[in-house]
Amino acid sequence: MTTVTARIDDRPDNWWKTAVVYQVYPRSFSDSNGDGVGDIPGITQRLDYLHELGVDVIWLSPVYTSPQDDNGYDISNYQDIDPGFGTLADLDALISGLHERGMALVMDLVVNHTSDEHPWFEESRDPDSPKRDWYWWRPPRPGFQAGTPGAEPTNWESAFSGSAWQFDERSGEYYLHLFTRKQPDLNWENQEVRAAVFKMMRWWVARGVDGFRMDVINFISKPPELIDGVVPAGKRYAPAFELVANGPKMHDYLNEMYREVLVGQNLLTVGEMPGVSVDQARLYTDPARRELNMVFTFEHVGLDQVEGGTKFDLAELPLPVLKANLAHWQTGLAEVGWNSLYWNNHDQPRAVSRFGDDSEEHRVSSAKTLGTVLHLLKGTPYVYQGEELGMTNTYFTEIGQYRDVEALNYHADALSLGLEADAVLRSLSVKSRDNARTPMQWDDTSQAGFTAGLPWLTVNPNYGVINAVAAVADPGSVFHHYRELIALRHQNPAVVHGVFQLLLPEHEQVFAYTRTLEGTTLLVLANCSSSPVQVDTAALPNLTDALVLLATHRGAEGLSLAPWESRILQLA
Ligand code: TEU
Repeated sequence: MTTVTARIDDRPDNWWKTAVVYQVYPRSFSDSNGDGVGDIPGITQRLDYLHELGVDVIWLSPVYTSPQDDNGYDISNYQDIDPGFGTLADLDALISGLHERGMALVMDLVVNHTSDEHPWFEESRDPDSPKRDWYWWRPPRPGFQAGTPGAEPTNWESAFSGSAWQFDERSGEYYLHLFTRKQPDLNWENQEVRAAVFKMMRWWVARGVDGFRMDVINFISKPPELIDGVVPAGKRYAPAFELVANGPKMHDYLNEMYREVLVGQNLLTVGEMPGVSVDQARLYTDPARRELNMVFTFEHVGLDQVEGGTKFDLAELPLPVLKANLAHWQTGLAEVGWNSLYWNNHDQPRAVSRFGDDSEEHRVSSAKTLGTVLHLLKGTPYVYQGEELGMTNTYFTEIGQYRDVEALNYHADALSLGLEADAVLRSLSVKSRDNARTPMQWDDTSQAGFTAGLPWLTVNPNYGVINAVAAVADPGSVFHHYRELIALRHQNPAVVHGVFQLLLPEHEQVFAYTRTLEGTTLLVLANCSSSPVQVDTAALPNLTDALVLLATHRGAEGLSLAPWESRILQLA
């Protein structure tokens, strides 16, 4: 099986189906100049580590010029690098460093919105500007005094609390922002906006970039009428995501992007799509439709929250419910389209804390087993920085420890709605995005080797035990288990193309499934619980002469599985 080769035009079609992607959150990955914030030269210095892990692609969260209101997801210049991260020359060096190692770079494309400090928006604020229609400007609601409560054009809620509309004194109108007020939504109905975005994308492709991760790309087509939504009991505004996701012109816009930028370039494209269903994903990822290679679903990372609640309303997640959802996406995209596979990213809490068991006793086994059950599914796996070390949530206890605008706004909003302060802090400690954004833990020296200065966000105190130097030195580490999982994908066609079949769907502890390709059947057997389990062999394929390809526990005998023990077997 081939991995990515240095040059795009040397790569086979669909190279991204055998690839494993590693997400780098630049602020927290590696700081080369001691200012406490990660940077691009710091990433380049760590390429040998990533090459040893075996990943093929780096997805780099935004490094463009930005006021950093949402840690770079608010861009004020798409074609330059924020000085906090380095320069365009630094990025060129990173691209060369990756290509020399046969690896690829996927940039984060954030084009549902810009920063309010982007020149496009600054021009658009002038009602007479030719760029006025590049954003969503609307007059106050009829009958209301501009700038007063209720005068917002619709009752939509921003994902980061409050109204999704900001009043602009200068022009007496409101502009739409589905995220912070410093992230105004672009108007993709305007052909000039689309042309400007496609021109920028072509500029990056010419620079050697190998693909794009597209931020909330299924929000770019707004509904024809901007009308009120339903405000849930006890809330002030209507959640906007379901009102804007997967709008009427989505496929037109993606087809146009394909024609204008992607055709013939053999790039990796993945669309981040809150609210996307399997049926919609089949349309977005059907190669015949010339749109995207794959999408990020949010269904499995929404299962442990209260129905109709926010991500911070905690609910238990029985294993059969999680297995059923993952199986739903495996079978839904089995014939047409392609899955992306992930447990966490910079917006989600750490996998081993959320889906595993981050106790001292079970952290390593559960992190390995989570890797096994995800990486043996059909699709392209995404490893989030530190996941390969079994890095855990950091469980902040005071609001002053948080830096994420989402957490800070949620905290203020929740308290203003009368929620109990301790309960709010407990929810944040488990589900906040800052859990994933604490600095990468490189070694057991000061600040985990992340920076020689003061880190922008506190380093998780467990870095003395959980760090890359210790993991690479330990053959039994999560790191080496991930390295072997990635190698298995590169070597075994059944991992890439095998048909998925869920076994024991109702089992509360065991996640078991097969992957079959021509004469080869792989069986994944995983105890996804912190208690031992005896597996009923009657419900499994014949295991006689089965070959153990990879196991979390040595001397795996019989069919009892230790807590968080998993095995990958090749059946005879
Ligand atoms: O995320 C979109 C998104 O849906 C998540 O932000 C999620 O809804 C949010 O964390 C609330 O739970 C993308 C980026 O990944 C995220 O970092 C940005 O904050 C957001 O878009 C705006 O660009």
